[in-house]
Amino acid sequence: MGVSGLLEFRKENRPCFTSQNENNPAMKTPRWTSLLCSLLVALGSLSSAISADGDAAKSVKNFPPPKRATIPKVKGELRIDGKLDEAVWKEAAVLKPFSLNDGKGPGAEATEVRIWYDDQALYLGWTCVDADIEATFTQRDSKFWEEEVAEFFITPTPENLSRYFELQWNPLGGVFDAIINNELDSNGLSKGIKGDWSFTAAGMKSSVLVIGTVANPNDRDEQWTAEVKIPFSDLQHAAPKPGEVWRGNFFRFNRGKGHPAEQLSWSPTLLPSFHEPSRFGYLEFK
Ligand SMILES: [Ca+2]
Ligand SMILES: [Ca+2]
Ligand SMILES: [Ca+2]
Repeated sequence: MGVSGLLEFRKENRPCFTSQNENNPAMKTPRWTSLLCSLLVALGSLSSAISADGDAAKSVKNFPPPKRATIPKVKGELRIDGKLDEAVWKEAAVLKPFSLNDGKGPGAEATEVRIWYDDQALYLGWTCVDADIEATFTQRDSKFWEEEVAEFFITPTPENLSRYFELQWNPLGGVFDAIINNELDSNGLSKGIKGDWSFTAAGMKSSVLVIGTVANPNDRDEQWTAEVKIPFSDLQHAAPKPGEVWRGNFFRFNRGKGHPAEQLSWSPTLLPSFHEPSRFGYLEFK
């Protein structure tokens, strides 16, 4: 699949464990995970997360509501250098904790994202605690989710959850940007997505700071931070007015020695995929 190609994958092809690697047969799923998936499927609907669509729809109605956050409007100096040491970051909303996306508990290592906005842009400051930072991809629109990545799904038009932006940053400064069209059923559950990777968030700026050594499992790393500016023009929308509510979610893939590969989220979808916009959080602009 070329960088600017159109990505398409369907729900029925989704493996139990991976959320976004459907189009990647080379993705190595741990053997124990495959066995576990097979066992769960064999035993029937033990988990709503992997049950048939009808059961999932029923379960979704009983899910806890998605998370909510209030995003402050802040004015101040900012240098996009990966260091979250400017005064504006102290005024940001802090979104944490991140949990396993299937709802089965906390992640092995902490994740938080700070968020604020001004008249021009939305700003994110990610802090990913990480004792083993594994990344090699650097090219734009790489499949960063096969390694380590922080991901933001956002739509300024919550009345239409079938179209949203997917933005990603990895520990080596790699960036992914795409527009996702998600076919939703009458319960709001995803039937399949198409991603237009040719989209470029032309005004987006980001910088990453690693405390540790990337792709060296023989030492102990500390964390990586990503400082991001996303102009509203890249989201093809005017700056929000106070009180406006958008929908979005924050995800992280965390791999490394000492723990299984983890899919983490701020507002867990409690379903196999991150691409369940009805489970995105509510982002209210103050
Ligand atoms: Ca900075
Ligand atoms: Ca792109
Ligand atoms: Ca890691």
